[in-house]
Amino acid sequence: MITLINNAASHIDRVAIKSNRKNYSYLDLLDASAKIAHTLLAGRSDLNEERIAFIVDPSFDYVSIQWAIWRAGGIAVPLCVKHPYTSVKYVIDDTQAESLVYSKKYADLVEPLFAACHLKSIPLDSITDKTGGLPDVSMDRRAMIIYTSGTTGAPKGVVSTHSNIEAQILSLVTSWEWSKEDHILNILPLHHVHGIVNILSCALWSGACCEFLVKFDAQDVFDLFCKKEINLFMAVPTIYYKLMNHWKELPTHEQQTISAALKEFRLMVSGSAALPISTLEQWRHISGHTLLERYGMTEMGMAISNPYNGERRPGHIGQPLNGVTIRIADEQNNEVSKDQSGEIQVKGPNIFKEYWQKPEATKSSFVDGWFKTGDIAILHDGYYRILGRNSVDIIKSGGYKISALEIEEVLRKHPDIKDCGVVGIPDPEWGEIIGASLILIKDNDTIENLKSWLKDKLPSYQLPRRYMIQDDLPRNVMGKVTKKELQRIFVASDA
Ligand code: MCA
Ligand code: AMP
Repeated sequence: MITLINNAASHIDRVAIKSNRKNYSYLDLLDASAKIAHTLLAGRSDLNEERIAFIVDPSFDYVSIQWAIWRAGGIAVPLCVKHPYTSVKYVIDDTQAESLVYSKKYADLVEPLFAACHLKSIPLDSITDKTGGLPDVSMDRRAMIIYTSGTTGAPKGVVSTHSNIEAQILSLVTSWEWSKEDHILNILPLHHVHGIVNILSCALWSGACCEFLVKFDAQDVFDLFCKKEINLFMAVPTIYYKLMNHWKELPTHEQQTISAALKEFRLMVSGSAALPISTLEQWRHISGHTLLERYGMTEMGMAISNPYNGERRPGHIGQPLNGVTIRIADEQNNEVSKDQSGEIQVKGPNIFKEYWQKPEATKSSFVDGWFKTGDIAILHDGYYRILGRNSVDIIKSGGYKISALEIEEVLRKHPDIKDCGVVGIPDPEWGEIIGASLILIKDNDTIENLKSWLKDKLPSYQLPRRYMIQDDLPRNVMGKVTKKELQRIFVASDA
């Protein structure tokens, strides 16, 4: 029995989802998901962990499909609505998805998949009103696959079971004191943990209301806040930065109205990337809130958080969440002594089951049962502080995790590019922006051509924003590209 869905019976008349200006109750959600589950089952008694991909905007439909897949015993594979065809196809191929549920808006994007892959087409408007029996799904079943980029190879599918997701929800619901009176705005993409678990699933677990805004727009967000229904907000630092900049441009009376509405919030959380202290301070000035910064990862949900009650220390990620055990380890995987830096390693029921069909990658991401995050931190005076990552090839931009190596691989396919190096360049708005240094075979108009050539090969958030043409990349004595030096060159060229 999936507890998250089972819980809904205690809240049937409450508003679960607000989307496209309509309210949907928990009963609506149970009814709609039962109908979709029936269509997915197509006469069978259990999907038995079939992978069901789906692509719809953040909405009541999204949640109904997600719950339907779970209720029918399948594995939910949420697709990114901003991905170009090649990225969508990669996920379909890698998961060997049996079916794809999609709304009209994405019909043109996904249509070629049905010819290219062995994939059943389930348009959302083909769902009928019929319902039937649903299987009893145990909590140790695989529930969801979310794609994440790493330092080796193509993106990997992170598989979480229902138990993993429940542990991730429970630690947040208790630590941040969620209640059924809460009403949260969800403006984050729903193919990542931040939007799916921290916001959507915690709200539904609690009998609270999750309101969707399909496209981030600072004024739309403030307009919603000023209705004074929403009392909880969670976002990536880039979004707080964008909201702040928008607020600064408004006339004083509008600033005052927004600030007054913000002050009434119960909680505001930042995560997915480091929160600059300057953003924390300016947001405190605007809203009266000290943002609660927390730390997590697709493979484990949230692991470390500043306290809900108690000191929220700027520049720090806080303490281990309920049920999560943390150690800081050196390169030999030995725990370091207090006040020494090392890799964050994590144990707990929240940790994912496996990388989809990648047993070697799964094995190498654990040591003695500890999950190796690749993030470097230090414990100081009772609070953890992130110092960096153990790989320069992982970039965080706008809260998205991006592999420099994947972008380089795409760039190298361009006929005019002999070699290239991609790095993250520190940026106050995006955390990092992507910089690409190119060694060209011929350099007439290449950058402008390249930009349009890249458009259907990478999603917008993975596009390089800075380019540099070099005769050769900086290298060490072994001939290996020194990314730190390349980063330094980009930063210096900006000064
Ligand atoms: C878009 N633009 C960018 C970037 N992305 N410029 C530089 N760097 C970028 N990364 C530019 C576009 O080219 C465009 O420029 C303009 O910004 C608007 O683009 P658009 O795609 O419309 O952007 P947006 O909708 O405003 O998106 C900004 C965003 C988005 C809302 C901050 O990036 C976002 O939703 N980020 C959240 C990702 C997330 O949920 N991560 C959680 C992962 P022009 O106008 O010139 O064309 S889960 C995780 O990390 C763990 C578990 C955790 O701890 O939470
Ligand atoms: P993802 O793989 O998209 O789930 O991103 C997880 C990564 O985001 C972590 O490994 C960290 O590098 C980064 N991250 C998440 N929260 C924070 C934070 N509060 N401060 C710094 N980095 C963070």
